Amino acid sequence: MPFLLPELPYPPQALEPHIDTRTMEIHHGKHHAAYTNNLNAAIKDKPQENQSIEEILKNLDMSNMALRNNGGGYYNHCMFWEMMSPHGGGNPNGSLGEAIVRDFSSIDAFKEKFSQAAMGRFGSGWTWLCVHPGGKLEICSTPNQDNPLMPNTGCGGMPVIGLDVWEHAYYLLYQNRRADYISGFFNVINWEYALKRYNQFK
Ligand code: MN3
Repeated sequence: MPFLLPELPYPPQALEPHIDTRTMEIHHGKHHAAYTNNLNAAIKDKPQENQSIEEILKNLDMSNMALRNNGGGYYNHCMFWEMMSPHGGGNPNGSLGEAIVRDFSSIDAFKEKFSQAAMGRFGSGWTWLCVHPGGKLEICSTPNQDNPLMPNTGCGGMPVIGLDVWEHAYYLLYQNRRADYISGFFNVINWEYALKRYNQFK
């Protein structure tokens, strides 16, 4: 079965004014669709054709650039749409909120450190909050469409939060103001989905 472009979990205008409609339409309907199509082309008649996306990424040959870029792009964006919600924002609850305070001293300190990592990613890439087995949290960043599932990226564990800092994610609304985009993301962040992932992978 080929991988399918998932539908957005909300209408493209639902995240206004923090993420604009046109960006959502292009980001999902063009960029994510292209990663999905190119991933399917890259695995056609290959052993990966019968593997889950997680298996493909965890066992990836990092020199296979078509699979690396498009497999990463497919997985990262599937998670990214869920990572935002028109009912998002605020602060994390439950075990994730407790773990963030434990590992970063406060929610505000976490947001500050995560934002710094997102600002510090030169060019295109992603910033992650990852959970390691046992529950320890880590903030890290990867270039392009790499992600923590892939071998030897400098990021480990499983993603709890992922923020796309490619210019295609924010340029129409924010132009070069990445810091404002990051603030906007925190206004729509879906902490319930992050909590679900934390509990799943801790
Ligand atoms: Mn993107």
